[in-house]
Parts: sequence; structure tokens; C-alpha cells
Amino acid sequence: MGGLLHEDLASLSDLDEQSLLESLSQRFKQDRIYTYIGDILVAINPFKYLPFYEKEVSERYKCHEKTKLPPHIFAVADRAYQSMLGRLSTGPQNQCIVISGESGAGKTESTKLLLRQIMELCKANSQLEQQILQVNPLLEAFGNAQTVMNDNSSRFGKYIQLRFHNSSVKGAKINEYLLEKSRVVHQDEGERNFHIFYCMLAGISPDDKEMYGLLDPTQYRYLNGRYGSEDTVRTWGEKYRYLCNAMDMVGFEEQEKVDMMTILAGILSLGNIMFEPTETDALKVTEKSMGWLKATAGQFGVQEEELLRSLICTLSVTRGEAIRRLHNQQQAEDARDSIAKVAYGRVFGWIVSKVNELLAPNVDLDIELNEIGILDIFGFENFAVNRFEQLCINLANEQLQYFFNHHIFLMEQNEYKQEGIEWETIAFKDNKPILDLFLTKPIGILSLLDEQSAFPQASDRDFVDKLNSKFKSSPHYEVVRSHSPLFTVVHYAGKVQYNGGGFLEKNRDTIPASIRGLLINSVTPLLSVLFSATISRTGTLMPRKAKLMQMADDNFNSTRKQSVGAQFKHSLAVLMEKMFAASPHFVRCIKPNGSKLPDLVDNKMIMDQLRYNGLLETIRIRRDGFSWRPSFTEFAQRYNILLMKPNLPLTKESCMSILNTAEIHGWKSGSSRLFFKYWHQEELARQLERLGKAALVIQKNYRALRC
Ligand code: AD9
Ligand code: MG
Repeated sequence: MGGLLHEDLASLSDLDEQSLLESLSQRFKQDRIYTYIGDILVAINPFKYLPFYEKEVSERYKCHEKTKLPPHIFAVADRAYQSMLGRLSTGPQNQCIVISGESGAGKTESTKLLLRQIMELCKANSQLEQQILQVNPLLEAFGNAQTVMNDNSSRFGKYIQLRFHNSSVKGAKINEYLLEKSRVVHQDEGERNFHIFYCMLAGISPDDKEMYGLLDPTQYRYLNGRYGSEDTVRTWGEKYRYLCNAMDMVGFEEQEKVDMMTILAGILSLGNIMFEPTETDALKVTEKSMGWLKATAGQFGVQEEELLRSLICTLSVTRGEAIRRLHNQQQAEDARDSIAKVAYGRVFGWIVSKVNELLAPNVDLDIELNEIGILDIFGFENFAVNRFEQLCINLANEQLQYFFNHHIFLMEQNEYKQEGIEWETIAFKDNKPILDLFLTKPIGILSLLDEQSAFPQASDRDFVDKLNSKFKSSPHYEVVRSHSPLFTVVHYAGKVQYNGGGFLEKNRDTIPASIRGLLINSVTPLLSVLFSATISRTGTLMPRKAKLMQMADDNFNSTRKQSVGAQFKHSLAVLMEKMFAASPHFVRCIKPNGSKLPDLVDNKMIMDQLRYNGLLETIRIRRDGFSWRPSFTEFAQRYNILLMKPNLPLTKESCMSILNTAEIHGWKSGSSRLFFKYWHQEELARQLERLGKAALVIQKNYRALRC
């Protein structure tokens, strides 16, 4: 079949944009959603169930030769695992799998498949592996939501680090990035709140519903008064039961689950509190929402009067004197929403730290662990209205594209130059200038945002005016003439118009002292702990509370004073450092259409993605280039066995003898290293394996003879 010929696009001698598009869409129409570009996997989202992931398929892809089976995400898992163990190159090494693509392209599904297959590769069916697999549904319930681009859109980024000793998994760590907290209080047309709210309301038993004080879902303003069809509700209910099970398996305690659900119920009630003016300057809670105030106070475990006070006024202390400032209606609503956002955000952060505590490797400190990291962030987004969250999400995608470019184009071509390899430079779209537009100090977008956020009187308009004056001549920035604080960034993946409204507030993300004080005093242990980060650890806390407290401290203390933008920038830098220190594997996810439908190809949409992902250039560099570049020492050390001479000097000459014996062709030699095609590594691995098998047979015969 024609499609089969194109399983590896880097093997084609001549390819232009149009034939690339045709190759991919032909394959897609035959349900061949996976295609290689050398060692890079391209995955097109099928939006339908395909019988590709069954046990039998998973078995077939274990320790397989890539060229003998069709392209598959399981092959990426296998390669990362074998490389981590040092079976494909010199010695065990940390690996990272980088999955990219726009919102709804299939990153999270790919992550789950990778995780599942890596756990299969570890073989043993231990409790730890089961726990690791349960983490995803748990995080998805709290961190994913329906958007117009994806029904299960990740509203946070995650980097999962799987830790191994030899071939078995010893633990895992989740790093989370920037949960979109604002979704708790507001969702745009056609979107929903985080899954957990709907699942909880659909799946909870009538008794528990009463215990948590939950009412009819359509009553809640934070859910937009919308719920779901009978079928959807049934699915949510099933998900909730599954989730409770997952929490048990991961190791959450009963009381912790109860506390968590009570806080979520409190958030829903809080959202229904509305305000109206009184005859004096003060506000009061409307008659209709008195019941909600009472319910919230009960669910949050705080005094009703105290809750009311923190909503309708702010207390500040200036020169030892307490000053009370009354809120207007907008400020009261903002205070209400900020309690909801901060409470939800902290519950999420706590879940992640709890998971990390439960899955931490339980091994001696001197045992060396190797790692496979899997990065699944929120994909590139361009909505009708794009806010601060989209700016951060798109910045993360810009950073990832840079990481890809750096590895595939920059590093590789620099090495050709340094090592004197003859090479015709392949141009690629370098997005470094866009990254600089965001990150340069002191005049990048994030620095200017921080500068403006430091002035209490500054407005979002002032911020956008500042951007306009600084960047009006940048090719990656466009001034928008409007009364609203709008501006446009020309991203690697297209132009996005942002609405600067709310940027300063979201970037500051401060919790008024009175709100923190209110929640610290909660009688719900979990809530109190989540807000006690500043209390001394030697306080008179109960042991359980003290433990929770320490986790909360670790999670929040270090980053408390930084702005959201600065924190995000820092966490991206830390992530990049980790990723640059590992061997990367790339999965490029492509979205075939904007309607989330199976068997539908929108050629323009795919072409746009091929272009901004730089896939044509990637094919060229993988076809003509040398993606495996071991030093002479590394190479001789690993493959001297092919000459049956373990004490061979680690020199260029030894490498040449090995390559001669192995009859490998098409490689080049530089001044300090060798340059191989991506498939050479597998060819050599095959020869080593054959040799290993032969050695085993000899051993067996020898033993048989002795008997
Ligand atoms: V976002 O940036 O988090 O908004 P993702 O993560 O890239 O996005 P996701 O993996 O959530 O997208 O995929 C979107 C939907 O496509 C899933 O909910 C599935 O319904 C569908 N999908 C994705 N990959 C597959 C697949 N391999 N097989 C079947 C798939 N369906
Ligand atoms: Mg996702």
C-alpha cells in the first residue's frame, strides 16, 4: 500500500509541502495516525477509538526493532525506556519525552499511553505502578475542563518524572505549572468549570450530598446554571466513583477526601453570594443569598460574621493602626471570587504535593536513580478573547518550540561546523526573538508587567500603553487601536490578540490579609493548613496538621512573594534546565480539524501546523543530517565488544576498526566524534544483540558438554 512507503518521511528523497500534506492525510485516511520523521513521531488525533492500544499491541512493541513495526507511540516509550537503561547508547541516561501541539491535538492522550506502556515495560505489576497510573485521572479531574477547543483541555501544565533503579520504577514526581484558577469563577461561552465539580455533583451518594450541603447543580452560578444531559451526567457519576477509587489507591486518607469535597462544596455556595447597598455606605448580602452565606460559612468551617466582614470590607494595618475600608459592590464580588480562586488553587497544589509525598522513591540515598520525564503542557490557544492565562500558555508553547529548534537545528548544525563536517545549512524559523520579547530583562513583556504591577494605582491600560510604546516597531508585536486595552503578539503559531484587562491583578495574585486570616482560622483542618504557610512550624499543631502544614510550607513559602509572571518564568527556566540535561524524544501532535470530529481532514489547518512546527525542515535535517553523534571514546567503549577486544584503546582508530567489522555505511567522522544517521544506532544494537545471543548459545553448549 502506498501509505506504508511513507512510514518514515525522512526516508523520502524529495518532498515539498504539498506532498508532505498528502502523505500525512493519505495515511490518516487509512487510520495510520502515526508517522516517523527519523526518530521523531508525528501523531494526528483520530478523534475516535482505534484498536491500537490493546495488550497484544503493547506486547509487540516491547523491545522491538523500530523498522519492523508500523510507527507507534509505544515505540517512543520503548526507545525512551531502553535509552534510559543504556541499552541503545553509552550507559544509563536521563530521558525526556516532549509532547507538543495545539490545544486538542492529543498531547494528554499521548502522555497517558506513554505512561501506560512504560509501566508495562517495567514488567512487575507492583502497587507503585498502579498508583502512578492512577495519578493522571486524579489530576485531570481537578485540572482539566471543557473549552471550545477541547472537551478535556488541560488547564495546567505538567512534567512527570518517573524514577527508576535499573529496570524497575521506584517513584514519581509531578511538577505542575500554572493552573488556570480563574476558570473556577468564570467560563466563557461554550466552556465549563473544572471536571471535578460536575463529577462530584453527579456521583455523590444522597447521604454525602446532604453532609456536604450540596444542592441542585443548576443552582450554582459558578457552573453558569448549566449541567448536562442524562448520559453525560451518568458518565460524570461513573468518573466520580472511579476517582474516589483512584484517590484511595494513591493513598489519600478518608478525612482528607472529606475535607477536599467540603471545600469544593463551599466554593460552589460562595459563588452564589450576591451583594446590595444599604442606606449607609456599607454593603449587605442580598436577602436571597443569606442562605448561601450561611452554607459557605458552614462548609468552610468559619464564622458567618467573619466571612461577611472579609467580603464587604478590607482591614489593613498602617503604623500600628487598623483601618477598615468598605468595599463597593465590585470589590465585594472580587473578594468573593478571589477566595474561591485561591481556595481551589491551593487544594490543587496540595493534591500535587500529597501525590509527590506518596510516590516519592523509598530507596537509600546512595542508590542512583535514572529518570524518564514526560512533558504535557497546555497547547497553544487562540480564543475569541485571550487573557493573561492564554499569554502564559502561549509563552510556554513558544519556549517548547525553542527547545525543539535548539535540539533539532541549532545544536546539530553547530556540531557540524565545530567538527568540520561538510554541510549545507538548513534554515529554520527561529522563534528566539519572540521568546526575548517576553522574557528579556528589564524590557520584556513580563518585566514590564511586573513593573506596572508594583504600582498600586497603575491600570491595565497603562500597562498596554507601555507595551505599545516599547514594542511598536517589533515585528512580533502589533499595536491595536481600541478603547479596550488590546494588543497583538505574532507568535510562532500565529497572531493572537490579547485583552490586557485584569493582567495586573492576575499577575499580583495577592490574597488580602483579612481573607488569609479568615481561612487560617477555619476548623476544617485542610483549609486552615493551606493558608497557614506563614505560621511557625513549631506552633501548637496536632501531628496530622503539622505534617500537612510542612507540605503546604514547602509548596508555597518559597514562591509566595513573587508575581505570577515571575514565578512562571522561573519554573519554565528550571524545566528547561532539566530538559536540556536529558536526552529528548519528540512527539509532534497534529489536530486534523477544528470540529473535534473523526475522519475529517481540514487541509489548511494541517498545513498551518506543519508550517509553524517546521516539519518540512525537520524532515530535511533528519534525512540529510546525523542525529546520533557519540564521541570516539563513548563509541569505542560501547562497541569494542563487536571486535571481541574488551581492552581496545578508546581512540578514533579503534572506532574505524569497529565500523569496518560491523559493515556500517553512511556515517561521517569529525575531529572528536562520529556522525551517524538515526537508524545506525538500531543497526548496531541489533549486532550487539546477535552477539549476546551467540554468547548464550556457546555458554549453554559448554555447560551441556560438562554435564
Ligand atoms: V490541550 O492543550 O490539553 O487543550 P491536548 O492535551 O493536546 O489538548 P487531548 O490529548 O486532550 O489534547 O486530546 C483531545 C481529545 O482528542 C481527547 O479527549 C480524545 O477524545 C481525542 N484523542 C486524542 N488522542 C487520541 C487517540 N490517540 N485516540 C483516540 C484521541 N482519541
Ligand atoms: Mg492536554
